[in-house]
Amino acid sequence: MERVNLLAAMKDRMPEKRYIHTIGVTDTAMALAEQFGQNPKKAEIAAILHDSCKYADREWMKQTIIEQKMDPTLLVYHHELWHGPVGAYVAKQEFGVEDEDMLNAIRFHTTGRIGMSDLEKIIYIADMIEPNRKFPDVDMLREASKSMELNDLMITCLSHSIQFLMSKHQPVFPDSFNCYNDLLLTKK
Ligand code: DGI
Ligand code: FE
Ligand code: FE
Ligand code: FE
Repeated sequence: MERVNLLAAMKDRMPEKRYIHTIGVTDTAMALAEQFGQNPKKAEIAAILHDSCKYADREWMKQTIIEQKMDPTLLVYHHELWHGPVGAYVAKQEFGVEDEDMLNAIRFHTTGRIGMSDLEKIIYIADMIEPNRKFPDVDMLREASKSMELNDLMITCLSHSIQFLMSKHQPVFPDSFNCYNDLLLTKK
């Protein structure tokens, strides 16, 4: 499916604010893909679809996680973590995305994981720094994105997310910690 059709489908599934976020992530992901030598077309489609299930029915997502044999640990953690994995499933089933790298970028956009590809990192970072995001430090992260290499930028963004969760005494999904350690341990 093409950009316009996918965007139209997203518009029907989410409130205006989330749709504007989706466009912001898409533009940012495409720019980061250019900057880091990745395929902007893959970044575009993955970004458009990344939050397709943000407002999906919670019970349906739970059943999908069980039926599709996704990581059962997800169900123990906050339901906010479900829309990435279920979104990857919908991207394939409903929107015909076959590319495993694009599906992983959608699947792991909230948590990260061990062994993230460049495209996965780009979607994670774009989700965090797109122009409509407002949180303290977002300008610092946007600035960092102009000069840092991709791995360091990913470490900076992920550690910010983890520290934010910890500051509020929220549980942190194991993939996020594992991703953080993996990024540091495999650093050249
Ligand atoms: O869907 P978005 O709002 O664009 O962003 P997202 O998918 O990156 O994150 C969705 C929410 O999930 C966000 O409010 C923070 C939360 N979150 C991310 N990682 C974890 C988490 N919440 C918990 N409890 N544990 C995590 O590891
Ligand atoms: Fe999300
Ligand atoms: Fe995110
Ligand atoms: Fe998002």
